[in-house]
Amino acid sequence: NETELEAQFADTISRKDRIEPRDWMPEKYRKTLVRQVAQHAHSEIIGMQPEGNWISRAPSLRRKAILLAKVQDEAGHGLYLYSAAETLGATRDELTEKLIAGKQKYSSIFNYPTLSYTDVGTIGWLVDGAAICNQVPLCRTSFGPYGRAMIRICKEESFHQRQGYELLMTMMRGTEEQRASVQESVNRFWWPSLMMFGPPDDDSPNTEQSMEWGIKTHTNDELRQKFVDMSVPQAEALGVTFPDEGLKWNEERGHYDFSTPDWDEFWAVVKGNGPCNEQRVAHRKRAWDEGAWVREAALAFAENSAADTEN
Ligand code: FAQ
Repeated sequence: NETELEAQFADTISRKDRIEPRDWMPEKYRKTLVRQVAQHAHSEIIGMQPEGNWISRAPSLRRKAILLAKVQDEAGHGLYLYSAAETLGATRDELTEKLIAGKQKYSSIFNYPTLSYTDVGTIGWLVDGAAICNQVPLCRTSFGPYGRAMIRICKEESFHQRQGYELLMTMMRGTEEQRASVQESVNRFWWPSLMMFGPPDDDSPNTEQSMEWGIKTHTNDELRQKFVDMSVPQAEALGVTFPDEGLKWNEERGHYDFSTPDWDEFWAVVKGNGPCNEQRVAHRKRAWDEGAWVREAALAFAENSAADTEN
C-alpha cells in the first residue's frame, strides 16, 4: 500500500541509495526531476548554438576539429539527458515542444552572444568550469539514470574545460591585442557564469525540497562559492582579472568574498528578455520543424520493418 511504498522510498533516500525508474516515487519527486533533467537537456542542445556560431570561422584546422568535437559532445549530452527524462515518462517530442513554446527553461548563460572566437575559449574555461562544479555532485543524485548520465557527461566536460583554458593560454602567449581580447571576453562572461548556479539560496524555491530528496546535494550559493574559489587561482595563472572590485580572500572564512551578481539581470534573462533568447528559441524551432520529415520517415521505416518481421 501507499504508506509502505512511501516508507520504502524515504528509506532508500536516507541510505543515499538510488531510486530506479521502476521504483515507486512520489509524483512531486518525478515532476521535479523531469523539470531539472529537461532543463539540463535543453541547455546542452541550445548551448550548441553560441559556439556552433564559430565553427565555420575557426582560425585553424586544428581549432575547427576541436570545436566540432566539443559541439558534437553537447548534442550527445542532450541525448543522454532526454533518455534519462524518458525513463520518467516524459518523451523527447513532448519536452522539445514545451521548450519551443517557451514553457520550459534552459540555462540563462546561453542567452548571451559569442562576439569573438576568443569566447570559445572563455566558454570552455568558465561555462564548462561552472557546469563541472555543478554537475560533479549530481553524479551522486538520488535518481539512477540521471546520476549515471552525469558520470559520462562530467568526463567530457573536463575535456571541454581544458580545451578552453588551453586556447586562452595560447592567446595570452600571443600579441597584446590577443591578450586584450581574452580580458574583454572574460569581463563579459564572468557574471553570467556566476548566475548559472541559480538564484541565491534565500530566493531559490526548489532547493530545500530537492536537497531533502537527494536530487541536489549542495545549495546554489555553496556551489557558486566553490566555483569562485576554484577560478581565482586559474585567472592568476592565466594573467587575467575578474571584473569585481569586491573580489578578495577572506582569511576568516577561508573563501574569496565577491560582490552580489545583478539578480535583476538574471531574472530578466530567465524570463525571456536576455540579449539572445528570441534568436536561440527561433533557431531551435526552425531545426525542429525542418527535421519533421526525418522523424516521420524514421518512424515509418521502423513500422514497416516491424511489420516485415511479423510476416
Ligand atoms: N538559468 O529554485 P531554483 C551545460 C530557474 S551547463 C535559467 O534554484 P533549482 C553544459 C529554475 O529552473 C547548464 N533558469 O531551481 C554546457 C527555477 O525555475 P522553474 C545546464 C534558472 O532547479 C556548457 C527558478 O529559476 N546545467 O549545459 C537558472 O533547484 C557549455 C528557481 O531556481 C544544469 O541544468 C539558470 N541559470 O536549481 C553546454 C544543471 N537557475 O524550473 C554547452 C542541472 C535557476 O521552477 C556549452 N540543474 N533557474 O520554473 C541544476 O543543478 C539546477 O536546476 C539549478 C537550479 C542549480 C540550475
